[in-house]
Amino acid sequence: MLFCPSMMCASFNHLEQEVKVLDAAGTDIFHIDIMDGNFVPNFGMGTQDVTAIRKSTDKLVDVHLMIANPDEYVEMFADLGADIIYIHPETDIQSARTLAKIAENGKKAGIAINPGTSIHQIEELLPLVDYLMVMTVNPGFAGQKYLPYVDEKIKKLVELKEVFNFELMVDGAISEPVIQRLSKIGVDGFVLGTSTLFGKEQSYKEILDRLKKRER
Ligand code: S6P
Ligand code: MG
Repeated sequence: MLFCPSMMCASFNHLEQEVKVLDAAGTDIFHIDIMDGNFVPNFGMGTQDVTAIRKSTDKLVDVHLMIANPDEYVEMFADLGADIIYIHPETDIQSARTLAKIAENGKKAGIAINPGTSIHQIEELLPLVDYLMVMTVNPGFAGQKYLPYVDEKIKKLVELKEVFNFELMVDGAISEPVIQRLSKIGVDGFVLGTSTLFGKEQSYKEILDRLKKRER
């Protein structure tokens, strides 16, 4: 299982220290939410944050681009050192070309899909992706409620991942019971925000150790 702290939920007063503690605690992939106030009604992290996080860890770093026209920014985020670049196909009518561009830049290509986006809308992209991230909240904010109607889509994608060979990830209100339930059916990776990891009494290490122990 892949555990991916959502860095917009970390403390910005000491970002470097947060990264180091999360790294030592067993983070698999640092998840960076980039928002443009256009595709989603919020502003998220930016290029400086990617640079700061990249400098502080050797673990994988992803950027979740919740921005219009993501194709225009692939090189920028590749140069900043992101290992995985997620685009939203809902905002990119040339998604196949953009995914190819991510691969040409030597990075892993991902799509993130909104709760209201169906498998049929993205099916042809499946051979082109290394990671598929299912949004289990409408993107834009941390601290929302899990949308249970997305479960059906997740179940179908578990079957498709064996055919197309991608990592199946989930993002949005991922609590410990949700991790237990979805890991059993075959989901590979979990974005951890306020529901599981941040603002808790236990340390990041205690929480990640517990989640990883359940894995076995
Ligand atoms: C939301 C964003 C997510 C959140 C994450 C927060 O649009 O893409 O990555 O940061 O879901 O987790 P939680 O547990 O607070 O919902
Ligand atoms: Mg995200």
